[in-house]
Amino acid sequence: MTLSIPSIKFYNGQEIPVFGLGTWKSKAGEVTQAVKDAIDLGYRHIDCAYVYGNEKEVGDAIKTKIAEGVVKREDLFITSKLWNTFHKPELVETALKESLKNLSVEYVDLYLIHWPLGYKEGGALFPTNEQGKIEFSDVDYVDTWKALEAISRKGLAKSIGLSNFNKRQIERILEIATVKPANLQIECHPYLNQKKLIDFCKPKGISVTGYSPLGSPDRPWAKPEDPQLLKDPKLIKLAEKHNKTPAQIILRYQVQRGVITIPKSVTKSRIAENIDIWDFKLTDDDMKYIDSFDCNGRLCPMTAGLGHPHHPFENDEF
Ligand code: NAP
Ligand code: SBI
Repeated sequence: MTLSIPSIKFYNGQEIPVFGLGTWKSKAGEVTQAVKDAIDLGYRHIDCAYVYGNEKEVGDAIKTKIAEGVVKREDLFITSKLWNTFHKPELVETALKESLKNLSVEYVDLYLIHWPLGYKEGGALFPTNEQGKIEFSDVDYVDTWKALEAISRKGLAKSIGLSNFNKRQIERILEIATVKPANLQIECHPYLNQKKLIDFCKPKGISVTGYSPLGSPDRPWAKPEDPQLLKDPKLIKLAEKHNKTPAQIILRYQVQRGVITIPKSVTKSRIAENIDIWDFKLTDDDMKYIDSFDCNGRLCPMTAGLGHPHHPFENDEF
């Protein structure tokens, strides 16, 4: 039996399942099976990006599950993201079309500007100079947003949004937008609960997706001495109280506070475990207790982009 996942409505009426599958770091040789398993287990929302280098393999799973009649295209919610080397307005449609081709779809449900900072266009996804430093582009993300509005008008993306933008950067977009961002995707887990940025977005009708919900234990720069969210004794105790796993507690925490969550896994048993969060509730005290874990514990600080005039985390509190 497959589960039906709750959805929330964007300001424009489009619905997004509050729970989806992340695909960053999912190896090309594993992600097709992971996405097929996920769809069989009831996942309907897949979070993708050009820079993950695996959209073709994700697309193979989507194509297969549609051909098998397990799902129709309109049952799925597919997100992709514009990489930093494609911020020049004239590059945006081509970049999206490349993702559409790889994903084997005619449109994405949501297209995000992956980061507010642009990188030098035209070559490597991580262009570096002789000193190994990332080479930046001077395109303003406001001009990139105008190009996203154009692709949304063409129907190539049903909704458009932002990722890794701070409050001031979102305000700059809202000042000029003729199509408002429907979603902001940001790092969000108990060690970085993003209360201030979420409280800013809510009244503006911008939904929030939280990435790295499990603390991204497979992030390439993790050090053995780093705190490990899933091994936090406070969380383990709470999990025992509810007869659930630590992962299920923190995923439930997010959906219960209205944050869309996108845990990544390529392991069938974990893909099943992560979606099994609909048969229990955290109490108000549990929620406040998890809120208290916040310690500004950012895991994706984008250090390679430090010094960029549009770096989102360098000069602003949130
Ligand atoms: P995450 O989902 O917090 O953690 C993924 C890791 O947790 C993997 O090592 C996975 O292992 C493991 N895992 C999954 N379920 C588990 C469970 N039940 N018990 C124990 N371990 C479990 O990390 P993430 O990949 O950084 O974030 C999720 C998604 O958010 C990404 O994949 C991506 O789609 C998105 N994201 C977006 C941005 C952005 O800039 N917009 C940045 C980061 C992430 P296995 O896979 O081996 O099972
Ligand atoms: C990559 F493909 C390579 C590096 C990297 O670091 C920051 C986090 C990120 C990203 O930008 N989006 C992700 O999902 N992970 C990433 C991705």
